[in-house]
Parts: sequence; C-alpha cells; structure tokens
Amino acid sequence: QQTRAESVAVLGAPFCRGQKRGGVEHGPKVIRDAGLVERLSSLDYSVHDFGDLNFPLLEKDEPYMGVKFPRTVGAANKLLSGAVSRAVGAGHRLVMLGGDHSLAIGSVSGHARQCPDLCLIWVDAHADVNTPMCSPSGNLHGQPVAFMLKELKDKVRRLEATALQGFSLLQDDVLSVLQMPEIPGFSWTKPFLSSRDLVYVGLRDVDPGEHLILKNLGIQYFSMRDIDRLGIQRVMEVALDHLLGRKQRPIHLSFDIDAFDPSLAPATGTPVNGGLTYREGIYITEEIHNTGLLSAIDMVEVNPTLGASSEAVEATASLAVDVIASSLGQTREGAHASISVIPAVK
Ligand code: HAR
Ligand code: MN
Ligand code: MN
Ligand code: MN
Repeated sequence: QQTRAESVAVLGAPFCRGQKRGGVEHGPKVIRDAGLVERLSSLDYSVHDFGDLNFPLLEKDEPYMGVKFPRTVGAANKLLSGAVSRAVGAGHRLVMLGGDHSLAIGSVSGHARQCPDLCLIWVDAHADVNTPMCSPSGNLHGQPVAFMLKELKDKVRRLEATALQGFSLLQDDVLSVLQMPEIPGFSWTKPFLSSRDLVYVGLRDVDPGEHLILKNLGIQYFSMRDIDRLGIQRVMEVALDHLLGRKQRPIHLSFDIDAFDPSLAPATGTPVNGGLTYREGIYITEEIHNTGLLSAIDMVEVNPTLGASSEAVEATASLAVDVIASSLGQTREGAHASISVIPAVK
C-alpha cells in the first residue's frame, strides 16, 4: 500500500509529578490501547512508535517557592525536550502522549529547538500560565506556559511600556506576579516564545494571576464564553489569522483533554463543567490540519484511574485518539482512499 510522504513519531511520556493525582502516568498506555497507531496507519502515515520515555526518579526533591517536585519535573522535561528535538529533527511529525501538562515545557521547547519560529495553540480549560508567585496550588501542570514566555523574564522594561490601568494591584505586586524566578531543575531551558505566538482555546477556569498575565501581555485567548458568542468557526478563523496571517510557520498543538466537557472526557484530574462539545473539538483540529502546518501535538491529562468505570476511561482515551487522528487529517466528509484499497471492477 502506498503511504503518505509524511511519517509520525509517537512518544509516550508516563509522568505525573506536575500535579498531585496518581494515574495520569498511565495515559500513554490507554491511548495506545484505544488504537492510536492503527488509526494513524490507516491515514497512510508511516508510524514510528518510540515507546515510553524512562524518567529519572529523584529521591529528594523539596518544594521551592511553593513549587512541588521542581527537580523531578525539570529532569523529566529535559529528557523529553531532547527526545522531541531529535524526532522533529529526523523529519517526523510528533505526537507526545502524556502524562500531565507540565510535559509541555519539554515538548514545546524541544520542538522550538528545531523550529524556532513555531507558534503554539493551547486547547485547555485552564491557561496553565501561573508563575510560582501566583500559582494557587504549586503544581507545575498549572505553570508550563510561564516557563516558555520571554515577556515574563524581561519584565521591568517591557512592563513600563505597558498600560497598567484597570488593575487594582499595586505596581510592585504586579511586577512580582509577572516575574518568572529561577527554579531548580530548569537551568537547561530558557524562555523561547513571544506572547503574540500563542493562542488559547477553551478557557473557563483562569486564576487571578493568570488573568493579569493574559491581559497584561495581550495574549490572544478564546474562552468558552467567546465560543458561545462567536461560534467555533469564527474563533478558529481569528485564531489562525492571528498566528499565521503575517507568516506561515510550524504549529505546535498542546491539547489538554480537560478542554472537553467532563461528560465526554471524565477520566481527567481537573474537570471543569461547560467544556467543548465533540463537534467543537473536532472542528478545531480539522481547521488546524487544513493549514498544512501542524508539526507536533501534545495529548495530555488523560488519567485512567479517575474514570468511574472502564467505559468512562475508554471513552476518554478514544476521544484522545479522535483528536489526534483529526489533527493529522482524518476527515468527517470522507477522502479519496489510496488507489490500492479501491476494489477492482469485477
Ligand atoms: N490553575 C490551577 C493551578 O494552577 C489548576 C490547573 C490545573 N490543571 C490542568 N492544567 N489540568 O490544565 O493549579
Ligand atoms: Mn500507577
Ligand atoms: Mn493543561
Ligand atoms: Mn486543563
């Protein structure tokens, strides 16, 4: 059978230390068991499953500035970043299976090493842009974007040029929230993304410090309320124009399964009511596929120990597979099969 020119690398990242609930490290297994590799093969990709990464276990890892397991999360992401960079450098489209969303630090940074002009689409109920200063939980899965953004490092100069009116916080408090400190375990990475190169879709649980960062840096985001008002078609049109209007460049899609409504994706650690419908989720990924620019996908926060039943777990995992397949070109309107699978006229 003829295959597409493209190949897809699948990389499992069984990791849970970016949050407090066990089980999310089994995400890669249930997503594979839901038929991921077969589905991508049937889309005519050559699929290279690189298996699961083996993350180092650190015996002692005390919290730092309230941040939990900083060295463990840092070391895991360093390993992941190298693996992603090698896979993308070898010419594969990358699918990273988490694991919790702290893994995006490694995944996006590894991708950016090969594609420095990439843009990032973050589909999530949460903004995951807390700094250690404003994180309400200390969990690193709520902070990955803060490790990426350049603007949170070169704070003062930029901030002075930015209008602060409308915020009731004192300037000093604003400054400390917007400032990303050095965290042990992360000396291997530097911020690499500009706030204009990021778009959020699906937000509905944003912390006060995160809201301050989104507004102050002028980050483009579409909350569930925006989807209600504009419709998903308009949201994706504006989102993709924002990222690609001036320049075509590689896309990194970081997809947190909790973006979906909990009725569709129950097996996840921090479900929030009022999420994406199945059709909204698939429309998002179809539009991303149609750009022809998708280069890497994270699929994170599938936690098989949190489903109320095996059906609930399977539904969540199968939804994850649908999202990945749709991102990589599975259509709802059909497509021409490769010529060899069309039955010959009898
Ligand atoms: N914003 C909260 C925090 O920082 C909760 C973040 C939770 N979760 C995720 N990431 N699943 O999207 O702790
Ligand atoms: Mn376990
Ligand atoms: Mn997330
Ligand atoms: Mn989330």
